[in-house]
Amino acid sequence: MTKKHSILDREGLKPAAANGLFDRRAFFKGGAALATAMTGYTIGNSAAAQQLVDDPWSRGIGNRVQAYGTPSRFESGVARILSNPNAEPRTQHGRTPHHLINGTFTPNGLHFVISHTGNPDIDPSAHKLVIHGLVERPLVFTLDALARYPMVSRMTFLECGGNSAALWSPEPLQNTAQEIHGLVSCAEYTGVLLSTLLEETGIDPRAKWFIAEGADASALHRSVPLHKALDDAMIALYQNGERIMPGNGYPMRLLLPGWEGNMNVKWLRRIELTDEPALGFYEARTYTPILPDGSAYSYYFLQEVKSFITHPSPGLALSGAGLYEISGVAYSANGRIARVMVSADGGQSWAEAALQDPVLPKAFTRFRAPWRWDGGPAVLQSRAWDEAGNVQPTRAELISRRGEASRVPRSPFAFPSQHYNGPTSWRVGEDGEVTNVYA
Ligand SMILES: Nc1nc2c(c(=O)[nH]1)N[C@H]1C(S)=C(S)[C@@H](COP(=O)(O)O)O[C@H]1N2
Ligand SMILES: [Mo]
Repeated sequence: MTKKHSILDREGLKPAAANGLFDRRAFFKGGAALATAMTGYTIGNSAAAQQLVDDPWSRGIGNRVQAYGTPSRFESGVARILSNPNAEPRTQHGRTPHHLINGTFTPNGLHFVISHTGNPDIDPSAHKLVIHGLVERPLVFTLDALARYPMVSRMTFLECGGNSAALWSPEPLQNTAQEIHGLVSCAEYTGVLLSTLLEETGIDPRAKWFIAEGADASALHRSVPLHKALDDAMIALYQNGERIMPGNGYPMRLLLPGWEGNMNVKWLRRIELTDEPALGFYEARTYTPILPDGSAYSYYFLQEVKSFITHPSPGLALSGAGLYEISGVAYSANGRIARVMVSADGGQSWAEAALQDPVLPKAFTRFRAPWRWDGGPAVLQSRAWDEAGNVQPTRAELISRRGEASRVPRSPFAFPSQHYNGPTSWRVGEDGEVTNVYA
C-alpha cells in the first residue's frame, strides 16, 4: 500500500477532494501511474505468472456457436428484476441492472420495460400505422412502406417519470441501483423521423398537438405538442441494431428523445393531429405530480438533468482499502452533459469526474473518477450539469419545491413519486458494504 501511494505521489497526483478522491486530470497526467498502482490488486506475483497451466476449457474443442448469442452461463444473474413475474392483470415492470453492466448503452434484453397490459404479440405484416386528423392527406403506413423512407439513428436515454421513486421515501430504503434507478436505460434507435411522414400527409395549420395511440389492450395514448414532431420525434423500428423487442414496442414505437417515458407510445398504431390535447387516462390521472399548494403539473414532459453512481453501489462490496474507480451515468433532456462532480464525503468537497467520449445529447454519458479508499466510512455522491446550465437539485431543494405531496399521496389519484432528479448517496462502511443514505 505504501509503495502504491508513493507512485501516485511521485507523479504529482494528489487527491482533488477529501477522502481520497482524484479528479479527471488523474486520467491524463497519471494514466500510467494509476495503472502501475492498480497492479497491486492482481492475484499473482511475477513467479506465479510464469506458471500458467492449461485449464480444463483449454484442453478440448469448445462449444457450438449459437445462431442467436446469449451471455455466458456465469452471467445468469445479470438480469432484469420483475415486479409482476406471473403476468397478473396489472402493470409489469422489468428493471435494468445498472450495477452489473458498464458503458453507455443498455443491451436489448436488459433495457427496462413497463407494460400496463402485457406485451401484444403483433404480426408485423398485419400491423399498420395511421396518421390522420388535422392533416391534408390521411395516410396508412405498413412496415414495408415505412422501410422505404430515409432513416436516421440516434442514441437516446428513455426514463419512466416514476424512476427513482424510492428516493422520495422519508427514510432511505435499502435498495440497489437497479431497484432505485432501473426504470431508465439508453439505446441507439433507428427509424423514420415523424417530420418526414408529416411532410407526406401535410399539416393543417390548426394542428397544435398530436395524439399517439398504441395497439395494446389498454390502447395507451398520450398527447404531444406538435413542435416535438417537427423536432426529433421518431417512429423507431430498430433498437441497438436489431428489430425492437416485443416488450419495447415491436414492430414500431414512438420515440420522443428526453421526454417522459410514458409518452413514448409502444406498439404505435395511430397518430392523430389535433388542436387540443386528448386528456387521456395517463395524462389526466397518472402523470400529473401534485404540488404542496394543491395545484398540479398538467404535463411534465422533460426528464431533467440527473446522474447516479453505478460502481460502487449496494451489492458491490469493496474488498479492502486502496484504489477504486467510481463510475456512473449522467443524462439530460436538455442536451449534453457538461460536467459531473463526485464527492466521497457526502457533498462536503467535490472533484470533477472524467466524461467518457462520445458525450451525446439526450443520451447516457459515462463518468469516471479514481478514488483511493482509506478503509474508513465514506459517502459517495455525484452531481451533473447539462449544457443548458441546469444542475441537479439537492434532495432538500426538491422536497421543498415539490413537497410532501410527492411523498404522501393527497388523493388516491395522485401518483406520489415522480421526476426525482436529486442526488443518490451511497455510504461505504468500514466492512466495504455499500448502503443507501441521505446526505
Ligand atoms: N402502448 C404502450 N406504450 C407504452 C406503455 C404501455 O404500457 N403501452 N408503457 C409506457 C411507459 S409507463 C414507459 S415508462 C415506457 C417504457 O418504455 P420501455 O418499456 O420500452 O422501456 O413506455 C411507455 N409506452
Ligand atoms: Mo412510465
